[in-house]
Amino acid sequence: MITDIEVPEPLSPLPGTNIDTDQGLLQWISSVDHKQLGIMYLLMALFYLLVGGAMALLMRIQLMVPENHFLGAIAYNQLFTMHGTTMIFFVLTPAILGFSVYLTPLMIGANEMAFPRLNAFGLWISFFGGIVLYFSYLAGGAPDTGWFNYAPLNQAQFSKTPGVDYYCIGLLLTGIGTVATAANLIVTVITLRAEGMKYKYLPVFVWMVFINSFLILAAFPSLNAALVMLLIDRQLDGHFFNVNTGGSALLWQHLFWLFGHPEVYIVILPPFGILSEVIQVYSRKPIFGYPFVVGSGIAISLLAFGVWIHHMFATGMGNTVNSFFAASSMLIGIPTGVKIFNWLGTMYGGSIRFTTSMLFATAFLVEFTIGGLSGVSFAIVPIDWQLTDTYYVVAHLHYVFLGGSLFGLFAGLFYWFPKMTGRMIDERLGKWFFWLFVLGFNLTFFVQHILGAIGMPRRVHTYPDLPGFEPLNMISSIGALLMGLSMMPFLYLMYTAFKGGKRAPDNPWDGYTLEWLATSPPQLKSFSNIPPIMSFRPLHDLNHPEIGDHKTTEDDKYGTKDDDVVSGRD
Ligand code: HEM
Ligand SMILES: [Cu+2]
Repeated sequence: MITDIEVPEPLSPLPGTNIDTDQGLLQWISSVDHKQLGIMYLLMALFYLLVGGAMALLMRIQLMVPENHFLGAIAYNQLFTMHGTTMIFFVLTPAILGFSVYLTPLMIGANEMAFPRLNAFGLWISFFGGIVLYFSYLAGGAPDTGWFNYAPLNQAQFSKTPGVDYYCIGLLLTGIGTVATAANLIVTVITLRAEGMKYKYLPVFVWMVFINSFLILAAFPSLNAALVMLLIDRQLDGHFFNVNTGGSALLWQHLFWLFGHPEVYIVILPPFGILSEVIQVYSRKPIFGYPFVVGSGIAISLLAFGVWIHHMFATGMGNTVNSFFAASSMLIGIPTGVKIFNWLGTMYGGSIRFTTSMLFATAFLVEFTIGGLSGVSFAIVPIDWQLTDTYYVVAHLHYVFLGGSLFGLFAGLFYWFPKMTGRMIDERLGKWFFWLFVLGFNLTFFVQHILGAIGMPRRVHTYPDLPGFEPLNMISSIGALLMGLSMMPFLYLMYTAFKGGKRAPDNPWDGYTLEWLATSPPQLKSFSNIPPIMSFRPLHDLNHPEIGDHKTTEDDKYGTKDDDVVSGRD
């Protein structure tokens, strides 16, 4: 009989973790505790989601009717740049890091990250990066060159305000933080797994975080280097991207997309992991095809680096290059499709509980598939030539980022909310929020496929009164207002949960993984003992010993054999 495994104490007491929480805010600011840092990452993401969402509403009001003068070109250009940059770097990236640093130690049965102080450094440097970026509004004008900030537009002679400089410094700071946290996560998974937790027993979420961290280590340096080069161009008259003095504008695109394409997978792999956990538990079935879920994650991360030129089909690379990258882009659909089938296979025949979290997970499957299909259509070069820089792209990217990543993050938020806060949410309000959000989302972005196909270019602050343009834009803006409205039940839900929500038990969903063993919310030291680990869902094995994954036959595993309980066994 294997008894509980003792979790070793961290070698030396960590600064910050032994301070009483009655020190309030100061305790949070000085904390190196992975749970507090994870929550602060999530709060930062939520704050910027509201800021970026408000910007989106302003843009959609401007685009409601043709020839509108609500914002004007200058303000609009700054808004779409700041909106996109904010959503990618200050909403999705911090949110995935927040879930990663909160959950990874808990799920592998560890009490801390490998480098707690580095963890705090990663959060705070990202936080200051955001402040630097937004400071540009006070310093003469926000960047107005788009989130990918193409050369030569990003050069000093074309972009007169210091906005792009703040973009470079702000993103460099967050970039450094993100790389530091990724390294920290890798070392944590390698060195701090509880005894007995072999790689084949890692929860799927942890696998995705692990893979993702390597992706970050490989992708972000390309951006960081490009940002420094651009700063040199702008501040010191460098010649990296300035064509007039022998630089290459295309070089910027290569460096940017060598980062930028993997980045879109960086913000989707952890939501893939979240989905895998959520769907298993709410379907009351172990994930279907664990090795395929993990393997397809690895395949996606490798392929992610081989496809960046699909963002550059229209730059005149030539047919050979285009064909190669068209083919590699098509390939990446395969492992992604495999995952979708794994989730469907998990749901199939399960006894599904449609909580708010599960609703978001299910909607993810639908919306992300739509986004994936429009993505595959771009991989066909002539179609890309037709649709690039139209609203079709805007529709596609929001189906992936919002219908995919963000929906996955909401699924995770509602799933782990009781663990993180010790409170249950009001599921009825949660469902109101879900339906308003999903309806608004599809109204906003579905029609943009058509707008793009009939020729509306993106990044324009207004458009002429052409047939079809006005009604479709109106529908899109109404959808956006609906999404904005859905934030009311969401914020009210958060507020009431904190104010008087039902106390959450330690394991309200009958979860499978070790975080549900800790109290809700976990103590500063999460565990002193953990159960033996014999599968990738140790808590399920502990709570349902009669049907655990450690049993060897299918009948034993799922409790389908109707033999008598062996009595009198010692
Ligand atoms: C309320 C929901 C949202 C609305 C109404 C909205 C609306 C818009 C609009 C109008 C644009 C400018 C399109 C153009 O002219 O090219 C845009 C761009 C963009 N949005 Fe959103 N958005 C929303 C949420 C999000 C979210 C949640 C994300 C990511 C997490 C996101 C990521 C982006 C990106 C990356 C761009 C491209 C910016 C650029 O062209 O540089 N958006 N969005
Ligand atoms: Cu791409």
